[in-house]
Amino acid sequence: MQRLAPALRQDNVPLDLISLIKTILAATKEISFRVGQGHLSEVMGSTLDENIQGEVQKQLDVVANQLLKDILLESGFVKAISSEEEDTSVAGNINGKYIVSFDPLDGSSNIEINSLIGTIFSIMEAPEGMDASDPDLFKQPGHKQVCAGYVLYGPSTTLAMTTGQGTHFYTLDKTHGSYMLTERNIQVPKETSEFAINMSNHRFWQAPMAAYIDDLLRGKEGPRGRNFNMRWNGAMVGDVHRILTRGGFFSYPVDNKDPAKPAKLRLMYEANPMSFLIEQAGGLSVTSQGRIMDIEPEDIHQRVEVILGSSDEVEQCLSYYSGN
Ligand code: AHM
Ligand code: MG
Repeated sequence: MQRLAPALRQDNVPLDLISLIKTILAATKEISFRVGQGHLSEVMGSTLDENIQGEVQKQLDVVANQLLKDILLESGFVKAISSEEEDTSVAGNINGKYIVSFDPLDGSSNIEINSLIGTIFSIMEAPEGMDASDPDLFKQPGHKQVCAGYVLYGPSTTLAMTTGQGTHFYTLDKTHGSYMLTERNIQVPKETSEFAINMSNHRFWQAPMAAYIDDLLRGKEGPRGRNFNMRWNGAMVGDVHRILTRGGFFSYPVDNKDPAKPAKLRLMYEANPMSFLIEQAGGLSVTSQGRIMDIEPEDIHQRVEVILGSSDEVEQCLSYYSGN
């Protein structure tokens, strides 16, 4: 089994990008430790107390954000960061080559029930000639990402990552504190009979999504001629990990539940990095209007419709929108 850094060097990933990735992963090892401690980390403190001075009582998502933010801004590699937990982007080193967006703890409603949560990150090169405090640094389409990944804090701590040369899985060896390459070139099967969507929003969906899901539910007797199973983790990291592992269909479609918030998932922190991982594994990741990674962002906290997974099923779903 290969360690992460030699595996990346073998793929000719630039050394400064490898250093940045290792910096992000150092924070995820601390987050993984704290997640594993559960309530102990609040009640009893831990050996990591001095790293987050006095913040042991804070919510895990706030702690995760602080860990990532501090380590990235101190590293010198990044010109700016943007986080789901920050109001706006935060300036780093004016000469930093990269910008990093992250969701420090995705699936935060799962924290208190001891279920799947994860950290999602996305790296792009910083455009030249712009101020480090300018949030417009981040207004680049997802296809400009040079690296994307997530760390899933499950029964084992698993990293899924791409630098544009396939999507690979790494597992955190907690005895040595190293991420080890455990599966290269993940492939999402084209076909699937499993879907993931929050069914409780059915009545708020647009007609094409409702019609597509209704046909899946009709199973063998319906137009699809086979039965479909459903899974919903309430954490995109968990659902995308299942899809990378055995295929599947995932959507958080637009809905009219709250007119001020027609879509739920964030382009920068969730949709773009997951799209890069899924596409690099042979899957599709789109809105009903087109490829997610081609969206020109208007705002760093922009929300977007997401339809991703096994390519045949994503295409099936889109055919309900185009009427073909
Ligand atoms: P979060 O970043 O605040 O945790 O919200 C994003 C999460 C996704 O991980 C998940 O797919 C979705 O929200 C779950 O939504 P719902 O609460 O509708 O099940
Ligand atoms: Mg999230």
